[in-house]
Amino acid sequence: MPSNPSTPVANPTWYSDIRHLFTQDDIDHMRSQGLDLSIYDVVKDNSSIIYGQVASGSMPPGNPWPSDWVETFLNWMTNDCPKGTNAPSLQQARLFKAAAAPVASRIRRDITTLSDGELALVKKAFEGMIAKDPDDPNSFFKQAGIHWLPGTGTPPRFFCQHHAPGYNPWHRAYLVGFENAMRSVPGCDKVTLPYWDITTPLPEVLKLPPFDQYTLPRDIGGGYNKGYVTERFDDATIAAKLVQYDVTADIQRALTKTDWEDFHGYFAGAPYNTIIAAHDGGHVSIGNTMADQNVAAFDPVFFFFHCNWDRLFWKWQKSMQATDLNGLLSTINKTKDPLSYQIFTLPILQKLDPFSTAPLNLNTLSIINSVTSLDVDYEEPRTPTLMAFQTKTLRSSLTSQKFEVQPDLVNVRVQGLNRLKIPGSFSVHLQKDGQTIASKAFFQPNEAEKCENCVENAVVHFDFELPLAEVTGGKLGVWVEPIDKSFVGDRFPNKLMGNPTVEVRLLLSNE
Ligand SMILES: [Cu+2]
Repeated sequence: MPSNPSTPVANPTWYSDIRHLFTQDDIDHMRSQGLDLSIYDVVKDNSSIIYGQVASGSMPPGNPWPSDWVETFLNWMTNDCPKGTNAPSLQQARLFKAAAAPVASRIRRDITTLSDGELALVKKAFEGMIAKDPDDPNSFFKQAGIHWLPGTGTPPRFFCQHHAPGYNPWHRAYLVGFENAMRSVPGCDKVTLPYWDITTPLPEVLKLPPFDQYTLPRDIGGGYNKGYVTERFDDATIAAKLVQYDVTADIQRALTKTDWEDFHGYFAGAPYNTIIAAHDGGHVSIGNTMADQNVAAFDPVFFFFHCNWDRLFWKWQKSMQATDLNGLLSTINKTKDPLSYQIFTLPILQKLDPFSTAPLNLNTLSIINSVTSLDVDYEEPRTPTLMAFQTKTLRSSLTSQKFEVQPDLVNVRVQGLNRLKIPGSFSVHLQKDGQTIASKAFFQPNEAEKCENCVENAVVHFDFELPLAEVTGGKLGVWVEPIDKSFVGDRFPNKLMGNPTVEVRLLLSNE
């Protein structure tokens, strides 16, 4: 708390000021009484009560707010509780005594910046894991098998989370386990997993052994038998598909989002053109093995690819000061997306199986701070991802903001598509007068109806942000193309997947 009263903030926002007014003690104390002060909706809905308490000096007990804080809070209420962006304000700078950033020992780097010696070590670790007995928990076979086929335990269970709030936490834990397995190889105890920045071409080194392919040492089910060799598309196809699915734009859009569900995307009605859309587009672009959730993790590129998604998750967390529990919760829209709140606050849902038991013992809380809990940090890529995109939103969560219609851009949402009917991953092409104008991909197992996680989120939607001129003056339609064409050919009948509809919305801006 500042010793000298200073000027209140005239136009405070949740992200830049208000959430920083509550201390850990305040939050712990009130959370135990059912009022979570790290949550925007809660503070907004209870703002009059909170104001009464802080203005009278009775809260926080024995440590009342200085008058400028109280006035800042009142200004916020008067302005209708704006959520704002994460641009730091003077108040925030004053409130935050920036602690020296802790240093991690596992620094994961852009694979194209590794020296020959460093690359040789990564190679040695992969070769060592591949050579291990398939029953060894540190073998490449066992580690890759955690993601889907053949599953973990007897009878096999499938834990991986996609298109759900646990997606980022689960994959972060998975990478820690994988990196530990790399370190189990003699001579590799200091190795870290590098990443492939997917906005740049597939690095040459990943096209060479032992990263180019992997041969299954035994049957894993789903028609994938001993001797199956993983496959990818050629370079030109991968590059073209990454453009087709707009992967770079989806990443850039995700990094500008202030709310947890918007960054991840898709879940709780959030737009399907941010991180999970980029991830799905990436899998389908790399093909063939990577496009099939049943076996994707057996292609060694999977781990360099996923290391990059984890880097982006951490990068976003840092930009939002969402690197501890309260910071992360302050970005979650609890009313709209209660499950995201619950996975961090309800002990039964904090589990990240199979990583919540020994040796990892990780859960959603212990993965939040990559540096302090996991000893993992990332070095920026050689060419840093540009944050050139403007924040544009059509979400209704910011009802208290003043919006302006963006006449040049529209969001086209394809919705009501039942993915359980579609065998495996698929593409959705938006068409105007029969011509494809934009595409998105969806990554899922071959028998989605057998996956609990998929069944819970059966009906999916896709978002295409496009210039108005591109969608007007013609008839819009949707073409769903399964990746595996052996069932119904290259066009999945609309009738069979619940007759998805197309909705065009104007984009709003709060700038
Ligand atoms: Cu993935």
